[in-house]
Amino acid sequence: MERTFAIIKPDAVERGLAGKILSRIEEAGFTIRAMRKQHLTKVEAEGFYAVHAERPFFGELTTFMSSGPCVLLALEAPNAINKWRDTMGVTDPAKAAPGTMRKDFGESIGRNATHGSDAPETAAFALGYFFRGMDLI
Ligand code: 3AN
Repeated sequence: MERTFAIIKPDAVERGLAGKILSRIEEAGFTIRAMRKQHLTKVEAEGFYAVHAERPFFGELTTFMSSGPCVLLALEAPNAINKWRDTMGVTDPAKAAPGTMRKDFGESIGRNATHGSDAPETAAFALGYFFRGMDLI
């Protein structure tokens, strides 16, 4: 078993897609170990995305991620990190494969509906950043 960290981003929550995305997460075979709806502050978003601090879109990304509530998730499944990346599809919804979350629900490379950790190190960092051990049930 492996755990990964996921976000239903503000664009998807705003459009009332959280329930649909959660149901697809469960249908895909993930167990939701923790879940919280939260409106991140700009500083909290900057802390989470610190690894992207030098990227040109850092300001845009952190402003968007703090623009409205999102849903924070700890997901568990065999091979959860890669499995969730495959379920989401690639970053740009226009290039994502049919049937993926980003293809079906994303609007643009920034407003792309979901986030998922890309490696064991980033998953461990994100799970620890957003959840306490006793939240993971
Ligand atoms: P992924 O989330 O697929 O791992 P990354 O790591 O390339 O993608 O990008 C981190 C986040 O930054 C993504 N969630 C994406 O929405 C956003 N992002 C990537 N490229 C751009 C861009 N050119 N303009 C705005 N936001 C971007």
